Amino acid sequence: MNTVNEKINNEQYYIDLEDQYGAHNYHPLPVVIERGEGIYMYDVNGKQYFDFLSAYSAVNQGHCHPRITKALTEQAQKLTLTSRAFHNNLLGEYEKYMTHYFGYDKVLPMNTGVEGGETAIKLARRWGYAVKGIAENQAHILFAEGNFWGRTMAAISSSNDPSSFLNFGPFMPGFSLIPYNDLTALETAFHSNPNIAAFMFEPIQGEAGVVVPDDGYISGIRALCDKYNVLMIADEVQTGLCRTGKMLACDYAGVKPDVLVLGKALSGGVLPVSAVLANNEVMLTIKPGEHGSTYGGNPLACAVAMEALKVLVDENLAENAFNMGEIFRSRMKQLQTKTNLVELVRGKGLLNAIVIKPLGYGKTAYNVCLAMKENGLLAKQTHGNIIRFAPPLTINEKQINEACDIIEKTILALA
Ligand code: IF1
Repeated sequence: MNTVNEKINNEQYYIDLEDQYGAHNYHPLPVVIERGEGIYMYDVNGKQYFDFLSAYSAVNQGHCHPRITKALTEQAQKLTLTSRAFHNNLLGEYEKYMTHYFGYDKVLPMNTGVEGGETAIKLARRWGYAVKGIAENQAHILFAEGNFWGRTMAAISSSNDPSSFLNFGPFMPGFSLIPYNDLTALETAFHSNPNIAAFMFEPIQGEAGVVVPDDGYISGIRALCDKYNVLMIADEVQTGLCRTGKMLACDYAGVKPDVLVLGKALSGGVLPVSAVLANNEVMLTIKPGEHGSTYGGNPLACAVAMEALKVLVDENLAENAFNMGEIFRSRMKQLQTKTNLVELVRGKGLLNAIVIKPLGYGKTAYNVCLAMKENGLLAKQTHGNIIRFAPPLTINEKQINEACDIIEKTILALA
């Protein structure tokens, strides 16, 4: 039987390996996960935690969902990758499934979310030249301040977060930013620049701290994009696939973007799968041999993604996310009446965050996360004083209340 010290050393052993041999591009919580099942993760000492991050909404269906894992292991015995030099028996089936599921003419399959964003931008520039008639190399793309869509040079070129772009210059031209949730700024930009090919935005800004725009913002974007002939690109990599209580966050506004970017939970957290959906006028501006990726649309990803999407519908995960989100936010609002530490609660469905009042003595939301970890719940702070809470969408009423008990106990103990 290990002593307590050996157990701590056990965790420390793994943490030290990462420190010694891995790049230091993250600062994880001091916990070493060994197993995931449904809404729970288990550390190397067998301790159970509520997963309230879901790998940033990649594990919406829950860890190691049996149906998705089965699809993975069965296909893995048959065929995992052909490259796009040849056809295979799954890609067309998957493309038909995806385009019918989301209501677009075509899908361009990629791997990571940021590749989805890059693909969307390339499509927008191509459409700008081929359809809108923008002069060559003059296409401009608008983003919102506070956006986050990945770590590539294009992604950081569109960022106003120094931790994303500082000292990685020079940056990609043809991008500019306007304030989020500001239709006047959007129209002013559209009106002043005829070379704008697209506006790429998140329906709710995840990394910025779960920033929910005013009702009417998304439908306002749709109307202005129509008025000024600009492509509306919705980055639903984090908000999509039932996370906010609808299949897509844009569904709350009943709006259909011209280009839809998906990722993360498209595979249920099993392997990187992303996708860009658009109609022919946009999608066919890229010709054979002009874009792609080794793994894009591989048969293993196709098998996994189709099952991951079926699970979302079969298990009514949008409806559950909506209902459990209501419970979560009401519990957090109750907590606000018991302590002034919780300044704000915001979110939709099961994409929520609380803003923590500075704790003093140099303590921040990170310390709250450390304390919640001790009490069996894993969540991660973003931007100092905001904690994002995003459990798998399979969580039930009893479990969400147990988790809220832990959050409440932890925060009241710190107050
Ligand atoms: C990390 C953040 C979240 C995204 C949206 C595209 C992408 C992301 C809206 C790119 C990725 C991930 C990246 C991940 C942490 C996580 C994250 F904290 F970095 F900002 F979710 F908010 N669009 N977000 O949120 O997708 O290329 O990563 O597959 O560790 O960098 P990706």
